[in-house]
Order: sequence, then C-alpha cells, then structure tokens
Amino acid sequence: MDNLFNVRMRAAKGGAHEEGGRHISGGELITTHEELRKQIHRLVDKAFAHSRGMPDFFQVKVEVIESPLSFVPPLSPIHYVVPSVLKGRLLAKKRLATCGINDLVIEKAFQLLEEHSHVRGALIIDAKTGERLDKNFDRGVRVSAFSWKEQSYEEWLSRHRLTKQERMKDAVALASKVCAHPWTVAEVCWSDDPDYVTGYVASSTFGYERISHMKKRGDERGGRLLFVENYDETYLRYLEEKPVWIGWEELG
Ligand code: PML
Repeated sequence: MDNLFNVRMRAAKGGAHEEGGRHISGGELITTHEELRKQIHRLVDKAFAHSRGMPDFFQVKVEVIESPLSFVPPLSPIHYVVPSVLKGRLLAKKRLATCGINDLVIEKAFQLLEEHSHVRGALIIDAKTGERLDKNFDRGVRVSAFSWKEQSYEEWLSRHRLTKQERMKDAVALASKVCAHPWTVAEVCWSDDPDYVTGYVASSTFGYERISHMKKRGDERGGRLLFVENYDETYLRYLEEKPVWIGWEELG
C-alpha cells in the first residue's frame, strides 16, 4: 500500500506564531504521495487568499503516517437560521445545556473564549467545573490527522441534500473526530475569519448543529471550546495524532 502523509499548514503575519505573529490561516489533511503536490497547492491558495490578510510566515509540515487509520463516521448536520448574533449565541448555549452542561459552566467557558481569542487551537474545558484543562496557554490544542474519504463525503452530501462547501467540509471532519472520543461532551466553534459568521455546536448525541450567526461580520475574534468529562495525555494524543478517515468503511 502507498504511504499516507499527514499535512499541516499554518500561516501568520508579523512572523511565526511563536514569535508573536498574528494567525492568518491553518489547514489539516491526510493524503497519498500522488496527491501531495495538489493538496499543498490547495493549502497555499487557502493561506494566501485569506480575509485576515496576507501572511509573511507560511509553514507546511508533512509527516508519514506510521499507524493504521480507523474510520470515524461523519456527524449528521442540522442548520439553524437565527436573526442575530445574540440569538445565535443564546441558541448555542441552549444546545450545550441540552448536552448536560451546566449554565454557569457554559458562561464561564464563553468568557474564557472571549479572553483567549488570540489562541488558534481549541481550549479544553472541564464540562463539570468550566476550568481550562490544557496547559498550552497561548496555543491551545490543535486537532489534526483527519481527512474525509471522498466517496463518503459525496454520499454524506447527497444524504443530507447539501452542496459542496469547503469550510463546512473541514469543520464537520474535525468535529466528527473530536466527538467520536467518549470523553468529549460537546464542542462549540466559530471562525476567526471576519467574513465568516456561521458557527456550530457539535456532539455525538445531536450531531453537527450549524448556527447561521455566531458573531458580527468584520469581527476577527473566533475560537473553539471542547467540553470534556476527562482529560489526560491519551486524550491529547487522540486529538493531535491519531490518524482517522472521516467516512464509512464500507464505502472504502
Ligand atoms: C472555521 O473555519 O474557522 C470554522 C468554521 C465553522 C463553521 C463551518 C460551517 O459549518 O459553515
């Protein structure tokens, strides 16, 4: 069998992230050697045509995948259209509460997200106390090593009568990996792209719940919260390293 590669991209302005540069764009994918060149081009286009600005730092990391890949079925989508950011945030909080998270914990976590909107990775939150559990204060946790199987993506689109949308494709893949772990209670996310106001709440019980307005247009603050019932090195390694295909094994 051909080698598979995990490809990670990050781009920033004002130097590398660790030197204080401002995050512009990131990307994750798994690919074959044959497709590598095409996929890297896609990531170049993604980073250099971003509404957060033109990067002056761009890095692509390509690593061969040593362990076998398992399949994670994609979450089913629901789309809520809300008339305002206020209603969107309120709905997100209600959906998180439906996952069993206490209102005070939700408020505390949203507050943390406001204070850490410069963090490009996810903040890991204790679903019982609202405390932040990851120790990467300015970096958060980067969920990596996942990709859609293209045939499954086509099937998922047709099952849910949806058309292709790159950003949603990437977000559903990430959320499906995150929510497949039994310790994940729920995830909430909205983009740091000033032109992109749709966000989501995801959970293994209710699926990928898209919310049309999670922030005002022009706002560059975004982020991702993962509410968990347990947290340790193995959970962190699952999110960052365990390679998975998003799709149904029977479709290949
Ligand atoms: C991001 O791209 O930074 C997050 C996007 C979240 C929403 C994706 C969607 O369903 O449209």
